[in-house]
Parts: sequence; structure tokens; C-alpha cells
Amino acid sequence: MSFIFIFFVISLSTSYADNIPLNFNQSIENVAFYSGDIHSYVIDLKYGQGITVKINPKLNLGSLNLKIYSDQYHLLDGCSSVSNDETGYIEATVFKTGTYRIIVSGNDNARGIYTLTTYSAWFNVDNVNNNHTFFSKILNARYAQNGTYQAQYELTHQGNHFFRFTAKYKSDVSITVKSNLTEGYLNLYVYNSKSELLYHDEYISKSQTGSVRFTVQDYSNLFYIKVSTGDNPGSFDLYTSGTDFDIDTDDDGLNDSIEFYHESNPFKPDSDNNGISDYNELLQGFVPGIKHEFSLEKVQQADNLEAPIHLSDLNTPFHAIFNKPTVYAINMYSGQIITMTVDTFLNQGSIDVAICNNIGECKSEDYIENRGIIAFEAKNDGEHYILVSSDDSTEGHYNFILYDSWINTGADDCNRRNFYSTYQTARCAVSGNYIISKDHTECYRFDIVEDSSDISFSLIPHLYQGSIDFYIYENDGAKYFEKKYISSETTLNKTITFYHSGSFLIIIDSDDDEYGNYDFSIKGSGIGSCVYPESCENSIAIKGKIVVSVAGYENLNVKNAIIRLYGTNLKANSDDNGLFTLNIPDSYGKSYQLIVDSQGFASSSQQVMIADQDIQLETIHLALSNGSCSENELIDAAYQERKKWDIKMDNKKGLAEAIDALRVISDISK
Ligand SMILES: [Ca+2]
Ligand SMILES: [Ca+2]
Ligand SMILES: [Ca+2]
Ligand SMILES: [Ca+2]
Repeated sequence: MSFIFIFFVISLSTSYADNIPLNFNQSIENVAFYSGDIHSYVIDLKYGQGITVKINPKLNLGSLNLKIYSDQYHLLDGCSSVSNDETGYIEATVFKTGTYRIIVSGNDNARGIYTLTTYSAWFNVDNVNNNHTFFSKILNARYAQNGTYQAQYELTHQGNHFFRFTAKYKSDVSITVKSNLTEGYLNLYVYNSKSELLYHDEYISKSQTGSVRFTVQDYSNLFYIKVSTGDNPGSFDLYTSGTDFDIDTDDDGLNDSIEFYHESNPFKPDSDNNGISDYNELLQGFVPGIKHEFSLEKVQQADNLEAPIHLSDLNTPFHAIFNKPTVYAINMYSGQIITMTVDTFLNQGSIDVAICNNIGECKSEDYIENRGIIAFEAKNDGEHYILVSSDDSTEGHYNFILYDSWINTGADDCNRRNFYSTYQTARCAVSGNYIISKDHTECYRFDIVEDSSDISFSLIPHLYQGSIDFYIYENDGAKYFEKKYISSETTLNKTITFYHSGSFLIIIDSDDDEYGNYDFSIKGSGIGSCVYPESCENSIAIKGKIVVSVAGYENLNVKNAIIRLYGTNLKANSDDNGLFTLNIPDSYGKSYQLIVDSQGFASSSQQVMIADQDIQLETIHLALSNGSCSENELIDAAYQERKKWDIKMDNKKGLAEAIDALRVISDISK
């Protein structure tokens, strides 16, 4: 008997001590823990995957610690001193493909058993068994469906219920929660895609309803809801409107919300055209939205100036696994200016980046933990180098883009895409609606070509919160005008006299937690022209036809209607046949509100999704606006008008004139 007993003890304490393989959505139950044990588990994770691990100890003595480490032994998350009947959680999103280690250790002679459970994050693609019931962390948020949810304190972390949803730009979103708690209250929170709190409604007690309403003001598209019920029993009803359905628009195996998370194109199965579908890229730990990805093998070969990775494309994203050092080379000409942005995705550390010419003069930014921006001017023709390095502890990946400058010969605003946050990448100052970028700085340039020009500026922000600042600088860097703290209430409306000609720079600046868009306008004679983005070659056309049925006539063509995309400067007019073509720059993955305005008719709007081919809309039927006259009066007026150009009333003249007539009437009646 004693032999068997000893064998039993050894088998438990040794078999659980060493690298037990784990999978997603797995539960290892009732593991015996003896004082002094250290249990280690391993799980293979791919770049970008998220994991939550839960521990539930049943202990006679002491408490347990739970930690997750990368394969280079960097601590990613940990929870300490989880006692008997408590629940401990750790979570991590990993930025390197590899084997990760989950370690259970004890304090104060801990003894007993524990259960360890792993959960796959909602945005992991190889989520073969994602029908778990754990939604207590943002990583495990379920798609927000209307319905009744049990408070379930024992299943959740502090009674937190996370939901996620997507909603289109300019959608009016409403989130309503009704409390069916039998005691206490619940709280409602809404976060943006970066997990930053946007809105809340708190202390919603039994039978009360809490709500949050807002307009989507940026392209982040993805939002989270947290309903916290604490340890109160009961349930709550969730109701959302203005949100999207959780669908896979392009049928590539990834629902749109997952594509928004990973910044791939929800309307295109192979976002980067490299022959591997978005789904398969994620499955392998690649980045579906970026074509040029440099593997560990590739960057290891490029660890010296003699064997760099040659880059040929400006304004194109590159993605690489970090290796110290990595050398890239790009040909530049004397006087050429580029701006480099670097975004890091690191388990640990930071990276240093330098751009150097061939005589060893460099411009650098060190310790980049999130985003770095370097502007560089070449002094000579030839190969230039980009060096990426760091200390030994850095682990992860990074993206970088080299943006052309408008100052360069032959450059224009067409191909710099969406980066305008430095003087070198300023865009032409054109009235329009603009989204605040991730750098929270927008630079615009304009030239005054006549002395003593009066220029009117207006700026109307549409923000989730806060305000933005507006500055005008002269070419030599001197500040010409400043107005700070401009909000939706305190908009800017200002005419400024420019006494001398020259180049000027506008900077619109916001804080890191201020997201949204703004309407900007610049008007006045004396402004020079620069290449406008909308004059660049377009790639997608939205086509449609506009008609109206009125005064007994069906489907009259509406000419000269204005068709515009909300949030852009893009406009078109319908022709005599009511037809229009609206050319838009390549902006697939975005959703726009298309608005049709024509005098005398009610404005019509619809949401348009930009894919990678032309869009033919269904015929748009306009309705009469609610003017001061009744439809009968309009019919009568139309009859009288029609007599003027169709005396015989045989309906044999072009009907488009009827529309003009109606427009005149509609004008008079206002
Ligand atoms: Ca998809
Ligand atoms: Ca896709
Ligand atoms: Ca691809
Ligand atoms: Ca890719």
C-alpha cells in the first residue's frame, strides 16, 4: 500500500510540473497543488491572438499566483494571491508567434486543488470552439444581440458583461439597458475600439432603463459595451439600434467585426492581393491588410549594411518581425523628403529607428513604444539606409511606411493616402469634412498670392468629447493666428487679413482621447491653388439615376440634383436623364452616406459601402419637400406650368422641363 501511495504522489507532483500542453477553450480540472509546486503549461499562440486564462483554486492553505510569459520569458500578465473559492484571471494579446508559458505558483504553503480554463479571444480566427459562456473581459466580448441576459455573478468577473458591435460612420447608435435586478443597480459603459470609455449611464436600479446615444464620428467602426451588474441577482434586457448585423460581407470566413479589428478589408476576401485570403493570413499569423511582410528569416539575413532589404515603394505599408538589427535600403535623390511612421506591436520593450545617408548622417527616434514619426531630407543621390534596432529585451513586430512629401518635385496630394500630420505631409487646404487621424494632428497648407487678402475660416468639430485647437503659421514658423478649445458649441468663424503674400500652414490639433471629425472651410480670393485630392485619378465610381413621380407623372428624370458623400468634398450633378456618376478615390472598406439634394424635393440619403469595383445604385426616388403648399396646389401649379410648354397637353415634350417648372413653383411657395 505504501508503495502505491508514494507512486501516486510522485505522479501528481511531477506530471503537472512540466510544460503541460494547453489548447484554447480547454478546462483542466481539479489539479492537485502541493506546497512549493510550480506548474507550467504551454500553449502555441500566433501573432495577434488573444487569450484569457482563469484559475479557480480550492485550497486548505495559502493562495495561488497565475502568470503568462512569452517564449523569451517576458511577463505579459499575472494575478497574485488567489485564495480558496476566488477566481483569478490573466489575459494577453500576443505580438509574436511562439510558445507561451502559463505558470501556477503558490504562496504561504498553498495546498489544495485548482481548475484552469483557457478562452480564445473573440478576434482569433481558429476559434474552433468559441461557444463558451464567458464574456467577462473585452477579449471575450460577444456580439451585441437584443435580448435578456442573466446577471450571473459566479460566471463573470465582478459581474461584468462585455458586448461588441460595429456601426457605420454617421450612424445614430442607441444602446438601452433595462434592469431586471431584484436588488442593487447596474451600470452601462460604451468604449471605442481602443477600449477608451466614450459614454456611460450609471446606477440603473430595478425596472429602470439606462441608455447611451451617440453618432459614430470616426471610422473606428468597432465599439464595446460593458454592463456591470456587480453581485446583484436578476437579469437585464439589452436593446441596440443603429448598429450593424454581425455578418461576413465578403464571405472570406471572417465576420466584418473581426476584419475591422484586424484592419483588413471587410469587402474584399484578399485585402492585400497577395493570393492568400484574409482568413488564411490570420490563421498563419500574418497581417491580412499588408502585402509586404518580412519574416524572421528575411530580417535575420538583413542584419548588416551589405545585405539590406531593398524597399522600392513609398506610401506603402511594410510589416516585419523585430530582429536586432535590421537594415533596409531605399534609393533617394538629393533634396528628396520623406516622412517615416513606425507603429510597434510589442510583447516587451521598444525599438530605435534611424534613417541615414551613405555618409553616415542620420536622423533617429529612439524608444518607440507605440508610434514614431521621422522626417528626413536626402542630401545626396543614392542608397539611404533605415536601421531598426533596440536593446535585447524587445520582442514583437512593427509596421512602417515611408511617405512622400508634397515638397518633392512632381509630388501631389494623390498618393499619400491618409497621413497629413507633419509639415512635410501637409495637404492642400480645401474646405471639407475631415476625420481626426490617429496622430491627432492635421496639417494643411495654402498660399496667399495677393497682399491684404481677407480669408474666412470656419471649423465645426463633431467629437465624442473635448475640443480641438486651430493654428496658422507663417512659412518661417511664426504663429499668425491661434484659437484653442474649439468644440461643437464654440465653433470657429473668423475672417483674417493676410497683409503679405506667402506660404502658410494650418495645424488642427486634438488630444489623444478626442476622436471624431470636423467641417473645415477656407474661403476668400487671394488663395493660390494646389493639387486637390479630388482632382487625382479616381478608381471607383458610384452610378445612379434620380427620378420623381409627381402630378400624375411617373419617374420623371431629375436633372441638376446634387449628389454628395457626407464627410467628403466629393460631389456630382445629375444630367438631363437623371443619371449621375460620382468618382471617389480608392477608399474601400469605408462606408459613406450618399445624400441627394434637389431644390423643391426632400433630401434623400442612403449608406453606400465601397468595395473594389464600381457601384450601381438602385433608382433613387425623390419625394416632394414639405413646403407651404399642398400637393394638390403643386399639381395644379404643375398643370398651369405644363400648359406653357406643352400647350396641347399631349405629353409629347421632354418631361425634364416639368421638373424645372416644379422647381420654380417650389421656390415661389417657400
Ligand atoms: Ca469577411
Ligand atoms: Ca476580407
Ligand atoms: Ca492576402
Ligand atoms: Ca499580408
